[in-house]
Amino acid sequence: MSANLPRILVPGKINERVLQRLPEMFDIVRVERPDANLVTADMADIKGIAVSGRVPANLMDALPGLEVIANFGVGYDGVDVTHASAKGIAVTNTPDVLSEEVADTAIGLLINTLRRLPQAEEWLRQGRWVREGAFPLSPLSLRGRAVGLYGLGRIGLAIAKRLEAFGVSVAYHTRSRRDGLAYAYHPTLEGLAAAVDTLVVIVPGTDATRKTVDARVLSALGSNGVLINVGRGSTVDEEALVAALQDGVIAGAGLDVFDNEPHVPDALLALTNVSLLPHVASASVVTRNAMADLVVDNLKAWFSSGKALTPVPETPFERRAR
Ligand code: NAP
Ligand code: 8YV
Repeated sequence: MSANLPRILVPGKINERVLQRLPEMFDIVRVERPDANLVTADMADIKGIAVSGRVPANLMDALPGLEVIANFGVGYDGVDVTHASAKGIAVTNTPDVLSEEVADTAIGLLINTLRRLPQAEEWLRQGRWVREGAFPLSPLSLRGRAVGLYGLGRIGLAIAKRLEAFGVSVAYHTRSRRDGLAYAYHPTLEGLAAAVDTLVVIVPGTDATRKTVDARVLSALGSNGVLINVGRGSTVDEEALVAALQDGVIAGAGLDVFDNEPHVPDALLALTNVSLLPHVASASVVTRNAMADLVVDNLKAWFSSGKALTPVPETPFERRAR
């Protein structure tokens, strides 16, 4: 331990660049997982957490000197932000630096789902092109589709702009209508689903969004319907989704996120009308490095200027003399 450097706890795994850069200003303390039982008496002076995963309330309570939690990711549903806010602990996330990458992935996943490109490549690799001839025509296409975005924030807007270039119509549902945009606004999710045939989910995982993509919404999307989820798995009722895909209530789904990651229900894996990715929407070296830098720079800003760079809205705190 170096004298006078603030000590930062890293519970569990995190991007390597975070670990490389933290020593610029901090001492790192590592524990295997975000578990309050792993906190020992000599950790009482820990002032910050850098995390890719969960920070439960009891971990915050176990660290009496905790001032700031820097979350690796724009979505911070793993951090008990209500508890942090009540205790005056600042939480930061990594907005903007990943928006274009995630939007690129969303479009890739949409096209993979519709045109079955992963399956077509598998056909080639297995020698079936030589043995059996052309890969079967894809029943679905992006042509003529009407796309609805559930969420039109930083990433949703980046997806919408890409969709415009593909010549498809774009509509959206959020709680508040966004000014100055030509996309059709729908005040309810079910209304949006009924108006489109392709629903892209890019809302945060919150209590308010939990399982909101349910059997009614999927039924409204209709038999030509395709669901793409690049937000959080918790937003979709996975049982209802499996039933809708099995029964032809909708035509297909492309999922980057799941309710109980990294576990994907066997019933989803068994389906042929889905395209499944292991939560990779931001997972390029360049974008993960930018996220890592923002985690570290948030902590450095907090301890040097007293203000984080990108605090989440629930914790708009400044550092007091402590
Ligand atoms: P953002 O800028 O905060 O946008 C969130 C959008 O969701 C806003 O349009 C917001 O509009 C809407 N929204 C929030 N709660 C809602 C509700 N209850 N009902 C309807 N709309 C709601 O966030 P972002 O940067 O675009 O990121 C969005 C989410 O994407 C993240 O929180 C994260 O969970 C996910 N994500 C996933 C990956 C991945 O690897 N798959 C990568 C990055 C991000 P209103 O406030 O007006 O409702
Ligand atoms: C990351 C994400 O994969 O930013 C988010 O909200 O879901 C992804 O960019 C994740 O946060 C890394 O753990």
